[in-house]
Amino acid sequence: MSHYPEAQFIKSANAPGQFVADVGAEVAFAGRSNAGKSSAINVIVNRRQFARTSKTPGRTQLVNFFSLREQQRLVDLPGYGFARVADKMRRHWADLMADYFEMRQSLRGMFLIVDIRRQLTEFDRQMLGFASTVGLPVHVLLTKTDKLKRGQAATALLEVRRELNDAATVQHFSALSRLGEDEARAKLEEFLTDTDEQ
Ligand SMILES: Nc1nc2c(ncn2[C@@H]2O[C@H](COP(=O)(O)OP(=O)(O)O)[C@@H](O)[C@H]2O)c(=O)[nH]1
Ligand SMILES: [Mg+2]
Repeated sequence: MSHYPEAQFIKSANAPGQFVADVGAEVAFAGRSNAGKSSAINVIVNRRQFARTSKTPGRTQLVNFFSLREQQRLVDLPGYGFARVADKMRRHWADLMADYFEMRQSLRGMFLIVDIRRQLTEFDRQMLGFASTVGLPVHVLLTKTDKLKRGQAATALLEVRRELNDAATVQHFSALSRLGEDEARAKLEEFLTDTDEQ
């Protein structure tokens, strides 16, 4: 059963004018392309193919708004993964992200999806920068934990935690084994229902 039975896709936006009305509460999901963001969203919402896994042509560079419940949204932010992404596209992405983080009054937190085997990348540091600029809490899912041995996974978590210090909370996650799904959902709920700010 879905934990969000009313969850549905609302719309995609390529410019601030296309963002959905800035009311209620929303949590943004970010991740370098191929990190496992769509898979993580599907597990947390508990619906197969909710945020399509892998490339959905056209949608990957857009801000995708989903409704979880009345006045509560999940926002799937665009990612990129390769150094050869054209400068023009990267600038458009950075402008769109800066606009999004600066203007969204309803934004309550960010989930940053990181492949545990890669640790934090330049992309992740940029996202952490956007969040820190506006004082947004961040929760990191170290996903694909199933790909590492237990000891390696524990070490990777400690390293990321040390690097982030107080900038974010961190947990192990696996879309394959569903490791960490309850912890992730609890953090999502905490962000969505947080009222003591803005
Ligand atoms: N083993 C393993 N593979 C995963 C996991 N999460 C995602 N993947 C795989 O990684 C690839 C990219 O996942 P996707 O969710 O599309 O990444 P996105 O580009 O960040 O949305 C796909 O082949 C997924 O099946 C995980 O937790 N464990
Ligand atoms: Mg995806």
